[in-house]
Amino acid sequence: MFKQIELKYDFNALEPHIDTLTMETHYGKHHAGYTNNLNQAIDKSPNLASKSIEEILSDLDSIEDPSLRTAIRNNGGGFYNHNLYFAILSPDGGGEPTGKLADQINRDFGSFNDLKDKLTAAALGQFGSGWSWLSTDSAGNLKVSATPNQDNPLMENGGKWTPILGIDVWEHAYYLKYKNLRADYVKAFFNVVNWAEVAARYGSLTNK
Ligand code: MN3
Repeated sequence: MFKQIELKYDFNALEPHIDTLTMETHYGKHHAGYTNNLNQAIDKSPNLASKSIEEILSDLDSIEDPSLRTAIRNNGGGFYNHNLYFAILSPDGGGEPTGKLADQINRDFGSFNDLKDKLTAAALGQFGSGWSWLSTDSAGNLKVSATPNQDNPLMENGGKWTPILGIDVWEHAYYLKYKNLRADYVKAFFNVVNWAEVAARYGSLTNK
């Protein structure tokens, strides 16, 4: 049975960047809903129950029933994506990464500001609901991309790329506070990114 991560901060802790009601609704309704729906879908497919969510999302084509495959793509994606999103936020966030992640950002994008510009462009360029991602492969290369709906980079290339940071650009992530101003939300998001957590994920996936 898949479980939502426990938040290490209160719903109001990310104010004023991400508001309390959005956090309550996002974690308590949206993320909880994806998680419940994923578990119901897994109940119908016992051979998936022993697999990790990463293994499942990296190999969706192996699920033969099209409606079950769609249910697991949407809800398994929603479960995984939000576990990442909430884990890399912190009231003590912001600033810039350091160490090997910072070195690789400079190599792959030029500078941290160039990375931020790319992530922002991907977030603002995603038409409708979706995500902007920073992902790594096992060699430690980084890339920025965007996906629609609850898709994520694990679903492409058989899991070659694993996201280490995701910006949720579904309207439910920002509309209560920012209304139509997605750009203002994305700007504020960077004030609450826990780069130490992003770097720890990078390290564990790449041995860097
Ligand atoms: Mn969301």
